[in-house]
Amino acid sequence: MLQNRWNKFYLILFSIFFLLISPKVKGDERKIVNPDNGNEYLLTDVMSWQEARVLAEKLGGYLVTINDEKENQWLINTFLHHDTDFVWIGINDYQEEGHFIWINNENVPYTNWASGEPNNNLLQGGEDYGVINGGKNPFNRTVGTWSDAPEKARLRGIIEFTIN
Ligand SMILES: [Ca+2]
Ligand SMILES: [Ca+2]
Repeated sequence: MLQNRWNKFYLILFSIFFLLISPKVKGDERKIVNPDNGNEYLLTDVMSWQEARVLAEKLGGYLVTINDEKENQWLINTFLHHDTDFVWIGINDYQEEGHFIWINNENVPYTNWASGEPNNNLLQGGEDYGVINGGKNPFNRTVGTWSDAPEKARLRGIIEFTIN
């Protein structure tokens, strides 16, 4: 009888413990499914593009590859809020200046660069890392267009997980 009570006590204690830690160990709950392609997406905290790339790999995904206008629009609707300036995406030319590729090596003909971008702005020390422009970007780029941004920038990023 006493044994039983202790078992219950520990069961409750462990339940509370796991309830408390579960949101931290499971990033899964923040993933959002894109119904158009079935893939899952996650918005990271603020960090460098390379840090976001490493995090994406660790989680089994990659910094988002934007395959077409429909996916671009879905990302705008889902991740770009009224106070967003820029968010990291997977396009980059850090390995070879001027040669932009997607980080997962997907070969994608679609692009949506903002007018005058990418410009590798040398005043910023060069720019090799892709962003999608939100409504609060200081250059008045059209929301959803892309720009290249410098290594020193610290932004949220979008991670994509291929499902199937
Ligand atoms: Ca994609
Ligand atoms: Ca560049």
